[in-house]
This record gives sequence, structure tokens and C-alpha cells, in this order.
Amino acid sequence: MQLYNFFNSSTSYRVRIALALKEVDYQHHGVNIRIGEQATENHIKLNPAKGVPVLITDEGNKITQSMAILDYLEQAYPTPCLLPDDLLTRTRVLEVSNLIACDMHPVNNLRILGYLKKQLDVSEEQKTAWYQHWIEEGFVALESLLTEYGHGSYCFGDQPTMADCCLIPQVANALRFGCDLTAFTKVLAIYEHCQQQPAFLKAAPNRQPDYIS
Ligand SMILES: N[C@@H](CCC(=O)N[C@@H](CS)C(=O)NCC(=O)O)C(=O)O
Repeated sequence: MQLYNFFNSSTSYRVRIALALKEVDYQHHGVNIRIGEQATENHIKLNPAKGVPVLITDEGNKITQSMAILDYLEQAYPTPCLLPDDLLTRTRVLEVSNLIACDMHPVNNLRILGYLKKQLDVSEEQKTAWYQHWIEEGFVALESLLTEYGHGSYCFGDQPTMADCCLIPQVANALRFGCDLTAFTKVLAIYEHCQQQPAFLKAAPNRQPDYIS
């Protein structure tokens, strides 16, 4: 199994957490999205959408889109299970995961922030305001969902789920961009808990071979 990814990419980090939780070994290939390696001819052959992560399975199948990769891993390596059997809990896990993957991440992706700056000529301050606005909107919704439906040390109970795979990288990203998350106490408690867990530590940006401080 091979994973094309970037240490600071939150979509890559989601997949690394799932791989670590399921104890699946893989070969790491760093794709430096800060210098545009995701848009090179070689990478476009792997992923025409010019992004990371890309997983190459042991059979040589190439999968793009972190949520499709998480689904593949869930089916191929069912233990530990990251999508609970209970229908409503599973739905809540997907609700939180999709809030992050579909609503929050896309509007603050590198290419969007780059377009704001280069094509629309917004200032650094305006770009930061954009980032922080969408982070705030997303975390208000996350805090509300997790307060209403979450319980235990992880998002949904005392075992990690796909929701935690998505949440922790999103929190790490927001903190890296200097967002004030102190109002989101439930989110932060889950984040702090996960930061103590070996699989989450193994997947963290600063543990990756391509890490640059
Ligand atoms: N929806 C895709 C998004 C992939 C994606 O765009 N990843 C980011 C890193 S988190 C990326 O490669 N960005 C490069 C860019 O925006 O140019 C997924 O979940 O895999």
C-alpha cells in the first residue's frame, strides 16, 4: 500500500489516522503542495484533481478523495470499525465527517486561498478573515452537533470513528492558522484526548518523513 500525501494536509492526515488506527502499513510518498508538486504532470496522472491524498492499494488500484479512501479502508480492513453498526450513530458520524469534508475543508483549501490572493487580489488580512470566518461557522456547527449527540472521550463514544479522523486534522489546521477555538470546549476536549492516543500521534504532521518545521 502506498500513500501520496503531505504532512500538513488535513485530508492526508485523515487517512493517516485511519491507517494508524487499523494498523495498516504503507509506504509514504511526500507531495509538497507548498511548491506545487500536486500540479506536476506525474502527479496529475495519479490524481487529475491535483490534490493529496492518493492511495495505491496492494493490488495497484489508485484511489483519490480522502473520504473514498476512508470508505475503502473501512471495507478492506473492518477492524477496528470507524463507522459504527448502530444506524443512527453511524449517521451522526457521517454528519460530522461531511460537515468537515464538504462544508469546511473545500472553502479553505490551498487553491482557494491562492485564487483569492492571486486572481482576486485580496490582501493577506482579507484572506485571513475569509479563512477565520469559515472556520468559525464550521466550528459553531460542529460544537453544536457534538454537544447534542456526542458523548464519551471521542466524538461519538469511547472508540474513535471516522468523525475523529476528520475532526482532529481540521482542529490542527485551524490552530496552525491562529484561530481562537477556546469557545469550542467540546471540540477541544476531544482534540486533547486524541492528542494522547498513539495512532493519532503516529499520524500527526510532525511525525511524517516529509515534515518541515
Ligand atoms: N476532496 C479532496 C480534497 C483533496 C485536496 O484538495 N487536498 C488538499 C490538501 S488538504 C490539496 O491537495 N490541495 C492542493 C491545492 O489546493 O492546490 C479529498 O478529500 O481528498
